[in-house]
Amino acid sequence: MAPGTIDAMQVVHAPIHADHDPGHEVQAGRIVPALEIPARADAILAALRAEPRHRIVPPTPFGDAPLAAVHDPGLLAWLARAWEGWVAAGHPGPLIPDTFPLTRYHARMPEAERPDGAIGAAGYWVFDTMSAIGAGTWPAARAAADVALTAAEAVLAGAPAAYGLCRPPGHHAARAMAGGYCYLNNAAIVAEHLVARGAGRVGILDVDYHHGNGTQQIFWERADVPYLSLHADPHRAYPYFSGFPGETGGGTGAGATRNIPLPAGTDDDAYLDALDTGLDWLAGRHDGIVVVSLGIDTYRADPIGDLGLTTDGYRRIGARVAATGARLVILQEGGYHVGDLGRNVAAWLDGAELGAAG
Ligand code: Q9C
Ligand code: ZN
Repeated sequence: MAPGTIDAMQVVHAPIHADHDPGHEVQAGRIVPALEIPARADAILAALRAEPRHRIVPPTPFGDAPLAAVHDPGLLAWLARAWEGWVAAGHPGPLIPDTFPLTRYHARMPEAERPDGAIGAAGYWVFDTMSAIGAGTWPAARAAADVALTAAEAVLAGAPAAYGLCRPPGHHAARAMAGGYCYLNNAAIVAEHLVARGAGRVGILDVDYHHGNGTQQIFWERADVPYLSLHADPHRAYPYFSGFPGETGGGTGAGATRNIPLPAGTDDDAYLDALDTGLDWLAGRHDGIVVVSLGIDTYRADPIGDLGLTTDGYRRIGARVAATGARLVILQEGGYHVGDLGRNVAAWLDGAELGAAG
């Protein structure tokens, strides 16, 4: 085996993801079938199973401490009981809020009591209408965090890379709010865990189509967890309110956030150019481990994206990231073209193997 070759990449997967299946979401005033569905993870698993060098393992339970290190205790307590409260209040469908406390709601007034009714509490803790909660959402979200942490432990133990098949995804979940199909921020939980385990400065590379507003917020003031994101320009793309180049971190984290917005139609070559710019920035800001928020909604045929990446592009991107020499904790985020999702993730991981070898 060549030095640096990724041999038998560990793939962490928890079948309980399938219990998170609220069925539909509300997008721009319409009720539409949910896009973030169990078939996504099934497709990825099938594609990775077809390559015998991937070793598929279940997650280890890490308990509440790594979640509490990143998230507000109020959010965690609400998530654990939200479905129960929704059903008890007599709502027949999935939990989807309709009323939200914008920052201006209480301007010049004291903030009101925290809502305790089912709908009010939902709007308090979830920031959009697309991140429905059903009976199995909390167990699946917890398992996804354990999946991510288990992949991180493999890298701490010396693996050059490991992949966590997280579902639901995580990068839109902030310290005190869920949203964007995300309930717990898997990448943030992992980065904080790695810092606590003595990994030094841990980089985060977010290549999902959407800006990772939650991850950015959680590490905004942290120089030891630099955050780099390439994403569709928020002038046209969700989450609309963050991901602009002027957002560069604050306080002790000033300069440790970097956003690279991309135009519609960005193809493989243009994407790789932007990635090189970003990776040059990230180099030297971490001590050897990078957490990758791997979204595949940058795919040219993605139903909610408008970038132009191809399967071969993912191979090249994986190779480029691995060629930096960083050890990689690769965590699944978005990607909604279920038919090609498995081969695109497999191509990224194949590329990472090649990049580490060469
Ligand atoms: N008209 C992740 O990829 N809906 N979350 C966008 C498009 C929400 C995406 C609406 C997208 C959330 C992890
Ligand atoms: Zn996304």
